[in-house]
Amino acid sequence: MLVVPLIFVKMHGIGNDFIVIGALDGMPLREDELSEFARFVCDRHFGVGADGVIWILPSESADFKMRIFNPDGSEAEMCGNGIRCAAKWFYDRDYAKGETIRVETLAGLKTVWVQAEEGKAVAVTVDMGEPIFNPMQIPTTLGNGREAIEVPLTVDGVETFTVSAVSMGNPHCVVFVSDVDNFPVEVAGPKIERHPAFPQRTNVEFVQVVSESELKVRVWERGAGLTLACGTGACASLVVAARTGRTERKAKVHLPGGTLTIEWRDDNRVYMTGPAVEVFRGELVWESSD
Ligand code: ZDR
Repeated sequence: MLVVPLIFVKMHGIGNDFIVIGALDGMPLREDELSEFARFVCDRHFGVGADGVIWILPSESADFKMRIFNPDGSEAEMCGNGIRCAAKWFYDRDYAKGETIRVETLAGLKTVWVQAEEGKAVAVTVDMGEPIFNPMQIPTTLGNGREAIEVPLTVDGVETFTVSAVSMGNPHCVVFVSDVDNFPVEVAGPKIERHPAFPQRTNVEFVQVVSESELKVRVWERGAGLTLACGTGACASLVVAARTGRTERKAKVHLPGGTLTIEWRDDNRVYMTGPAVEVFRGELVWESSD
């Protein structure tokens, strides 16, 4: 039995909370135990408790590499709130050469810009890249080979939703509703997450249009369930709202944990701005079976 002490930092981006572990000298755990580790530490009763684990790792092509694991042990390609936390971790510890940081993710290289006060990052803007509508790349079987924008999705053979599928590096399914506060997200969310039309499962956003520049969103996250916020989900919501003429290309997206500003610029890239907060530091011991 190998005992691995791990220093971690608990962080959140508008209430989407993460256990952030700095491992710039290299991953201390074995690849085949990362999933079990995530299930253990994310548990709010038997572990630390979080919506995900973020590893900060060395990178050959960027300033650092981020890996994110969901509470069910699955690995996500990208995480909007998580990358802001990861950038703050890196910046506040003086690893960054300036306010611009390049981050390697499973969804490609991302650039982030830190807004700092007294040497600490308070807000971070992330170039989230171009939204992907190609169904094969999302992946989804919806749309009959064409982009799946406002198409019917029947759940349990009875209930039909009008949905749009888009990838922000990770898969999203956007559903517009008239009253998001009273919508049964916890009932419809898991059914859409695991619908066969989404072979890698999907994050699900329930979106209410408040005005041409404001959305109210609740998210059912793939592998995590109900969370207080989802950065990639906020981007997916704005992109579909703008594309279907419901909003402008820049909007405030209100989530239960707070608000993000999302802008889909003319260069076809989506820029997300929001806060990142460090809450506490701790140390845990992981017993690695060998
Ligand atoms: C939604 C998310 N928290 C974010 O802020 O973008 C990312 C977490 C990963 C997500 N649950 C997935 O794609 O599996």
